[in-house]
Amino acid sequence: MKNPLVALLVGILIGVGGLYFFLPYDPLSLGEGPVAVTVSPDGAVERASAGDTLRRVKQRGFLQCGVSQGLPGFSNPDERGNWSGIDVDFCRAIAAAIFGDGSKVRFRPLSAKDRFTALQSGEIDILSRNTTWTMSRDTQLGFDFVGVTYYDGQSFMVRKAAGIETVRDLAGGTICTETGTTTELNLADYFRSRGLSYKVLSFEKNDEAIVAYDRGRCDAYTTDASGLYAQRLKLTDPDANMVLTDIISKEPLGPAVRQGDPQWEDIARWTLNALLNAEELGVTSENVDEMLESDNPRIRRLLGREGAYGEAVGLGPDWAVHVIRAVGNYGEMFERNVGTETPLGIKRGLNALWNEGGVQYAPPVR
Ligand SMILES: N[C@@H](CCC(=O)N[C@@H](CS)C(=O)NCC(=O)O)C(=O)O
Repeated sequence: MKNPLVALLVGILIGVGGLYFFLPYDPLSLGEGPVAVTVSPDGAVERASAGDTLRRVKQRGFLQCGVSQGLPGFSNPDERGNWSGIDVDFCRAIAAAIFGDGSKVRFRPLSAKDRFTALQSGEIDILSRNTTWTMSRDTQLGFDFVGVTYYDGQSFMVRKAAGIETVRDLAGGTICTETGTTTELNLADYFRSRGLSYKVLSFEKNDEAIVAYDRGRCDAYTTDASGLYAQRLKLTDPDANMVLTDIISKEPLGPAVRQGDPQWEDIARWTLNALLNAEELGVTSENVDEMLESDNPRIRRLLGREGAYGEAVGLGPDWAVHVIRAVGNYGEMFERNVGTETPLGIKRGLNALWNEGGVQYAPPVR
């Protein structure tokens, strides 16, 4: 190599090649990683490889939604196999956003223990099953949580006749719960940090846990407060039992999707935001068709009369109209399934909108 410039170039090539060989990843491959996004001057976004969940769901013709095995108000089948509840409605809302038809969804009942593998393996497209958003679930299991459908906290159900008023009164007692939940660690944290003793009876099936409590095998049954109101309905004498007012944890319950498909994540996140924004703007299942003529710009954007918000995530312009027609707004969904007029009788509390004393707050469609 007589020419020093050629020698230098060859040296650089060998160096870069060697470096490339030893890198722990392939920098030239996009794989499941970053998504190429093109934004045109009018603001419409085109994704070159946004993952294929939406495409697969459309091809299949229905959404696969992972729910609980039966929790009234959240996801519960009737004797004819028709599912209802907030978590069920959330999946119907996504089906409506995609297909314009909230019935294009199949529900897969999952135990607390099995729910995460079902999402990881692709058996379901979304997990909508009173699942607490925690850091480890979000960062170590390969999921993304898309928001909070229900702000909850863990509490305890006891027999009224037992004279138990606070969690501390349960010291030395036996407590029934379910495996594979956040419940067990909260329980351990609470009792151990206070030097209180307790015994725990954990079951894989929620019905086994509630039957054990009903038969007096434990002094208390513990889970999310919402779950306690739901499970109480299954007891031989619901009125002989009460839920303590003590709340020992934060349980933000929300839907989760697999990490790596930002378009799908956006569809799920913005379906929830649309439900909340609809309530804030007074758009309901009953007035949504009149609201199409509204001149309020926020309503016009939500309902696809201005802008191209649905198109940006691979949906039609009237995606939110279909969502609201199918399940109503968030408030309607809440009241119909778990509200004060239902057997669960839950007040909005933390789940009221931010401007009505709660913490439900959705970013705007704009
Ligand atoms: N939010 C908690 C608890 C969720 C949970 O699985 N709770 C039980 C007790 S209420 C349940 O939903 N059981 C219904 C079922 O297993 O189908 C978590 O994500 O770990």
